[in-house]
Amino acid sequence: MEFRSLCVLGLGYIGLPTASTFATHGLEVVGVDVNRRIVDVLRNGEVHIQEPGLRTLVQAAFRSGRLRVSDRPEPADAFIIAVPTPIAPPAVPSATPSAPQGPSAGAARADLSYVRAAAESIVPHLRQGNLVVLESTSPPRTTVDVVAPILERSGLRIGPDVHLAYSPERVLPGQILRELVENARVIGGIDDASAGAGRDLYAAFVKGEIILTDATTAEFVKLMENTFRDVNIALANEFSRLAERFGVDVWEAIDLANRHPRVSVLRPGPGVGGHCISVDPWFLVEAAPDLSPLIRQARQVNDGQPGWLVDGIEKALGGLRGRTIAALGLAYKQDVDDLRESPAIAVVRELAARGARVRTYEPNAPAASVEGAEAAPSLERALDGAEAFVLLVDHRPFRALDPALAARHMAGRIAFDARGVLPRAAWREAGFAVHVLGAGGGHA
Ligand code: SAJ
Repeated sequence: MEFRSLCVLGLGYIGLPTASTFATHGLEVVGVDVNRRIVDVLRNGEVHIQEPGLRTLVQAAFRSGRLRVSDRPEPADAFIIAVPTPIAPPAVPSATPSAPQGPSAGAARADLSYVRAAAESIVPHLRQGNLVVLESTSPPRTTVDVVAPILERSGLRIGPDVHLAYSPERVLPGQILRELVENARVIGGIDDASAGAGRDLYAAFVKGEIILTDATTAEFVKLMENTFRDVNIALANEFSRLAERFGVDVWEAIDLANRHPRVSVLRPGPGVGGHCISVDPWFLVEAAPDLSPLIRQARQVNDGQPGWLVDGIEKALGGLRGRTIAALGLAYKQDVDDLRESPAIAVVRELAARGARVRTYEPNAPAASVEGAEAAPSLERALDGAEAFVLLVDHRPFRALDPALAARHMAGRIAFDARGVLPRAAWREAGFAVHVLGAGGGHA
């Protein structure tokens, strides 16, 4: 099949790069977002997302004359739905008010309202021979049980008249533009013709292998990938707790264990954030709670990690009330500006809830603030007068932080490293007491 025009619904981390890449590869693309502000920002030549290379790509797409943005869909040969699938707020609030408000605080359910609304919005524009692709991460059977019945309201038959497929996005924030093109892409059709139509669409720019399957398998594959990572990070986090109990340095132990040819332990940290790994496993737990105790437990271990880290800080400082702490980093991981589900924010909230005076600094989003804490405009201002700092995100400027500079600004000499990245000898030489998560993180 040949596709000349494309309508992409949702101009977020996935939809915007996807729409722009299709436009720079020759398709006439209209990118749609229901958020008027995003449409306006893009029309003014700005980009609302920080991602390496994205601004250049979007500008090239606009310059090509083949990308337009709008707040409503239009007829096209193909439609891609790339809207968020958040988890609905917990049905039961957490019992202790100061506990991190992670998804494990209550029952987590997939919120498919954006997917439904996007599917409904294209119904009036559907024509015979169209292809619709869902890219949003979704619980198993969403394409077949939720999207197909909505599209049928057009009066067209899904399958014979309109092709429908699911294709998961697997790009890593920070490397989206490269991975979008180079990663292998799974395309699951509701029938073979739909999968084939999906391949013909993505072949416009995908250089990685394109593998065809059915829609529900494709949905399941995506959830498996992120669940695999979540469970493995939970294991690393549990190792970090055990290591402290036994007086072992978990970082050294992981390094040694990973010399085994079939072992690859991931990195412990303050928890798991981002909009994918901390969310997607719940889609499986929700769909089959009786069959997923391990996945649920891993989620709970990871959601408990901010609290565990704060327990260590509290113990090492001999209390938190009134103590001044600089929190370095708010993003969910290194070198991004994305704050969604960030464990660093959970740590800051918990420190503040236990009475600490917290000053935060996020170099990639300097205006970002957390309720109960003060947002500092620079690293130096965050450190000024602090008794201790806690490195929550291994952003480049923090990894390169000069102990002498920190010493000049701080009132105390206590460093907590929740990512295992600080050169400990240099910091100790500068007179700092260094507590590293999983290696004397304060629990001893
Ligand atoms: N993290 C650790 N320890 C590790 C690795 C990660 O604590 O060893 C933490 C990070 O700090 C972060 C979280 O886990 O808070 C997730 O970060 P990540 O880099 O593992 O993954 P994401 O969420 O940025 O992107 C993931 C990727 N999935 C997999 O690697 C299986 C990406 O390929 C997906 O496209 C993306 O989710 C998505 O959109 O689903």
